[in-house]
Amino acid sequence: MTTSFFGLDQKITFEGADSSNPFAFKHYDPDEMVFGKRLEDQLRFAICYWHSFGWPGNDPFGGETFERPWFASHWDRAKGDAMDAAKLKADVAFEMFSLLGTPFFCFHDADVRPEGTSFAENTRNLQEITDYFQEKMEATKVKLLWGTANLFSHRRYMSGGATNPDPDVFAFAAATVKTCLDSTKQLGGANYVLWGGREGYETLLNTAIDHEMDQMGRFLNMVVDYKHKIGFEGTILIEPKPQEPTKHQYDFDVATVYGFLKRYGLDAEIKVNIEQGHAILAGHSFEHELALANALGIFGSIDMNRNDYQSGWDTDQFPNNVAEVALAYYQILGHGGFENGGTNFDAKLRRQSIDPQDLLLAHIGGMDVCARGLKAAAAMLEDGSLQQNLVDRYVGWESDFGGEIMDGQYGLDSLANKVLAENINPDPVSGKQEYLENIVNRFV
Ligand code: 3MF
Ligand code: MG
Repeated sequence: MTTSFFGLDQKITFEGADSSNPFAFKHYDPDEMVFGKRLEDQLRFAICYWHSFGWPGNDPFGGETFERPWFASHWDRAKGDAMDAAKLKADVAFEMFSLLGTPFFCFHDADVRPEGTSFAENTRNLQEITDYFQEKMEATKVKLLWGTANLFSHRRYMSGGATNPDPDVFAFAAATVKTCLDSTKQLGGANYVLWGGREGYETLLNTAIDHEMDQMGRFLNMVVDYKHKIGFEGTILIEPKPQEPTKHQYDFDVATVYGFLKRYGLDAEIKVNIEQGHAILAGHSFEHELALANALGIFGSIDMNRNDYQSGWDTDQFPNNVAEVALAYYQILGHGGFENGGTNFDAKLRRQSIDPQDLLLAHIGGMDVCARGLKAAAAMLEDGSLQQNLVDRYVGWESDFGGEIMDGQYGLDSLANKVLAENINPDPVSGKQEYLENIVNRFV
């Protein structure tokens, strides 16, 4: 069904920085060539289903503020059952994807289908919506960046999915991931994400960490085996987060996930989906997590949503800081840009932003901020001064002596002998941080 939920009869287009039209892009021109590609193909924007169409605006102190006709509290039963409500939600979602011209979307099973009373009913409901999506995707050319299973909202998962003390919950979670992988494959998804929302613990008094880690290792090996069995060609991604909802989560940050993948023989199979806000919660910068993932060969995709720096929890806000975003895209573009990954807005409105058009304005702003950031990153790379400084700083390692050290031709004792014999006594060299920060400032 074609809906007119947003009351806009024209697609949002690029009008340039001088435009004052709130429903136009000021910086995001999908066709602009930036660093060798169309901007749309560099950024690969995705809209998340859950925050945009599933979240009712509740917080710990109050309930629903958004009044969406597909919410159970507003659904007109004369118009049909829960599946009809889910289809209306899908119609509105695709109306928004088309208005904004975002090439991708992302979803959890629980965002898109009515919750059943059994695994069989969940699976039937998911299949019906998957078929419905398929028709809409063919009609609109919108693609799936990733699918995922929600293994954290239902009460059965309160003590974890893969890391639950009860093997029946593990089995239910595994069966659910199977159906979500099937659905993602049917829809041609570029990736499949696993965020371990409840894969962690509240207290060690009731938790066997060693067993839970082995369970998670087994679970992920099953995911990878099944991916190959059905010929799913997308990338499997883990999304690190240090805490919230559990006090301590196993996928704490990129370094922790890498150690886990190594231990369970999965480092060639699984990459990471890095979220800006999660990086900050882990005590890192976003660009640290991106640089590390690239260095370890496991960079996959990003969730481009920030937190509030004062509140200290995961507020999932749209990006609004061009300088920060530029440094993130500098790491991504500098390592070749996205392959299967993209820029997903895992972001939600503030709960007072109750008008449907607020959803459009939020995404327009986020897309413009990312476009400016990515263009600044491209300009920094094209200028080349930052990379040149890096080359110069490590040039000593290009010498014969540097090469011999790295090749393992010295031990501590032979190196000590050389330092003694040649009276090696290095002069410290400036790290030039302020000089480099001033270069960045030319571009943002
Ligand atoms: C939580 C998140 C998640 C993940 C998503 C992927 C609900 O902080 O970021 O959003 O992105 O669940 O499975
Ligand atoms: Mg996320």
